[in-house]
Amino acid sequence: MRFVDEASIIVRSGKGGKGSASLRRAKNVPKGGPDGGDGGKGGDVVFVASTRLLTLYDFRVKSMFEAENGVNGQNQDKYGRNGEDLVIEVPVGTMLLEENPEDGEQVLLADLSRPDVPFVVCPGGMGGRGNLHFKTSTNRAPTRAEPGMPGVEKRLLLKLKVMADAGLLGLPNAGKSTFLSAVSAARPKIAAYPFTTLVPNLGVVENASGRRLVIADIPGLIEGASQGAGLGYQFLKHVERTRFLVHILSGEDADPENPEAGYAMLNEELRAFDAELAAKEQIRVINKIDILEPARLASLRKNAPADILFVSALTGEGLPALLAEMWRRYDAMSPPEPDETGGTGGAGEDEQ
Ligand SMILES: Nc1nc2c(ncn2[C@@H]2O[C@H](COP(=O)(O)OP(=O)(O)OP(=O)(O)O)[C@@H](O)[C@H]2O)c(=O)[nH]1
Ligand SMILES: [Mg+2]
Repeated sequence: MRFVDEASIIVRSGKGGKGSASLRRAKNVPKGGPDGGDGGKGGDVVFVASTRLLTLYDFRVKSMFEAENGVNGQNQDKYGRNGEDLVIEVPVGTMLLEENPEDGEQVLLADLSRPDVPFVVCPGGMGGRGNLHFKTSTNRAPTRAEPGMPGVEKRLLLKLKVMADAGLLGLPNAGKSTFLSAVSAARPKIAAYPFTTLVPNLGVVENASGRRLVIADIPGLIEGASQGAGLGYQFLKHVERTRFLVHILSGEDADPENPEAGYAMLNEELRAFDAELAAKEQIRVINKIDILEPARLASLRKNAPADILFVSALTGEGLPALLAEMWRRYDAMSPPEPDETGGTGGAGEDEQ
């Protein structure tokens, strides 16, 4: 399936049903009273984030979404049925923005960062009241009934920013996808050439007590990524909403005399892209220790600061220690603070 992280759609809630102005007719009641029921309420348009979805691809295929109208009220005091709500599922991390048709300004309506919490974006129109409600002492046979209220139409921009606990960062071929597939059930494509990963992948690690740590694997980044080189720019935003980063450097690319220097280039790219992203905590990892010359490995170990972890994503060596460190960070941090859901914010934050 294609990864799509932006889509433009139109949603419309249902209009309310008309109230009925019916007057009772029965053989033995020559002048019956009002018996017109109320119209039903139109269906709401509701968004809900689901962990089962990973892309906004479906919204490229279909772009118009309408909830059901309320049914008109009828005679014999029959109320019209309410229209069904239209529930639209989107991936967790989808932001709903409304575009002002006049100046094109985008206003953030909601950030669906938590699964299964419904957000009503367009309430359905209220149904009209039937003439039952308008009976008075002086008017016993009112012919007045209300029309239903119209539905609400909105032109929405959906923007997906992947949400995860840990984001994997590294040059192409560093072994990010290999790591993800070693520790989770995710099966991203792995190959010995750069830019194997073309879209973000999510993997979930579950610990013994059932807690879940979500890891986002993104395409490899190269120098100039923050300016659009390689696939970087498009995907850097997908590590913005992680609690911490795991920065993976292949032992083949690391300088045995100064292993730390190997992290500087991508950290510079992060800074150029977004200062907040650069300030995120990182777990620094040297990968592929299984294929390094013993002398090279010894020198790397000797010259690396103590916080750098040595692993082989291929053989699994060092991965338990890395996972333990990831859980430690996870526990130390409060849950990620999603951007506040509300009517402000969002505007002008388009960085595509
Ligand atoms: N020997 C060895 N090879 C590894 C290890 N980790 C990854 N590889 C190999 O390195 C190559 C690249 O691995 P990937 O996991 O696809 O690398 P990536 O970082 O996801 O690369 P991109 O998606 O292109 O950014 C593959 O041939 C892997 O088999 C490791 O620990 N040891
Ligand atoms: Mg990859």
